[in-house]
Amino acid sequence: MDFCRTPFLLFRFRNTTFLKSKSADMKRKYFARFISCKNNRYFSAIQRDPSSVMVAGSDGACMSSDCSSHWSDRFLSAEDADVFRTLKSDCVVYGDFISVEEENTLLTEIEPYLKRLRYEHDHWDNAIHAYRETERKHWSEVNKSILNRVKSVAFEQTEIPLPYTHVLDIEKDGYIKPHIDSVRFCGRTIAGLSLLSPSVLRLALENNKTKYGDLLLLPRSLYIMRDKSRYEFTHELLPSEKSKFKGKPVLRDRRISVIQRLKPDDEEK
Ligand SMILES: O=C(O)CCC(=O)C(=O)O
Repeated sequence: MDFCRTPFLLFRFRNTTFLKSKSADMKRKYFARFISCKNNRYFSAIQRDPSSVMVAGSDGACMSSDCSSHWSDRFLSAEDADVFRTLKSDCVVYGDFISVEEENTLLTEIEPYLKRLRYEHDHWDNAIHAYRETERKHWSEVNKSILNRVKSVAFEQTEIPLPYTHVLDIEKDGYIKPHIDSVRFCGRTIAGLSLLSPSVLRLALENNKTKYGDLLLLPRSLYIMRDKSRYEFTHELLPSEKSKFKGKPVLRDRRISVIQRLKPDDEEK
């Protein structure tokens, strides 16, 4: 049996890390391999921080079975254990945060405004390619209640959101280059609903771009980036040809995001 090709599960119960597999023989092999991984970063991450062991847990986080490739859960994937842990604690993706009907009511309100705008292409200094955008302060009652739901999940009661919601429409071939939102315009939290198309948002450590994690943003999902993930990681929306999640292509099409942000920190009080 090829160990590296056979999945195993690690899980934590009452302060003990368990290894789960289908047969005693497999368990012996897995355990041997597990021990032999003792000094690698994944094992030490597990030992240092029991909460990072969530394999097959309720959120489906897992360590790859070859002890070398990546950490992932349903919507987050990272090769580096520390990056995984930071992103796991400071950002979150909720799949199906809104229903298909709610997606449609948002689109019905947004589309007439967007259609009046032309997509912007090929400006060398643009952080975003093939996009159009608008900001909205006033929304229909039904959409206001959707946006309030986002706020109640993303922001603390004492925090003050920016009054305008940012709507960004990216063509099938569009993408967003790595950047960090300016602290002059935005506080510690960014919350975005993704509409229409799946996409991959990459968060890379600003001071070491080889260390990154990917968020899978399915239509109708909500992502929230706070604190380290917002200040210490750049974020970028990958172009179609690079859009992969856990090695599988993510077919990109036109995507609209509806983004709410907190007021800049020095404006909060
Ligand atoms: O479209 C998104 O979800 C991200 C937008 C973004 O990166 C930005 O506006 O700074």
